[in-house]
Amino acid sequence: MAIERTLSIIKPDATRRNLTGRVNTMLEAAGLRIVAQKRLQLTQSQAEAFYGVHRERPFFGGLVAFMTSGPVVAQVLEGENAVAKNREVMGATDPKKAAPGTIRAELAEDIEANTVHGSDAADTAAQEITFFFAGIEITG
Ligand code: FUP
Repeated sequence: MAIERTLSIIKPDATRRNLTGRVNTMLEAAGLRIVAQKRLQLTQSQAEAFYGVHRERPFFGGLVAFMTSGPVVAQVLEGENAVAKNREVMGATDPKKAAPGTIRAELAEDIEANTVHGSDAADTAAQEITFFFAGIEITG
């Protein structure tokens, strides 16, 4: 299996509840290495650009409002099969449907305030990492 990188975001519901360390512990326990990390406040236009693929969806406005409601922690995770592994440890989008033990099952508030984002494929991971990080910020 190849060593991959993926983009993770700890969302405002989690930073508000002081859960950054708890999420990181779950990511690391799953074998993912945090090779870059920064806390920042997204602007409206940055959140709209990041979630541009969802622009036509009914939840887009609420999602952008939520993602700009407080700080986020953007991270690059590295490991074997990191994209799929992160999706596994995150759990399903709706925490009510997420498998027990996953981050969303344990920590998420609802389908919108669902604690973490993770890239869904290798090509989107590369794009999303570039959205948040310059190469020099990722240490390996
Ligand atoms: P995921 O990849 O699991 O984060 O899910 P999606 O890419 O389908 O959705 C991105 C984000 O949009 C979710 F994390 C939360 C939000 N969303 C809603 O608020 N309502 C929905 O019905 C679906 C998604």
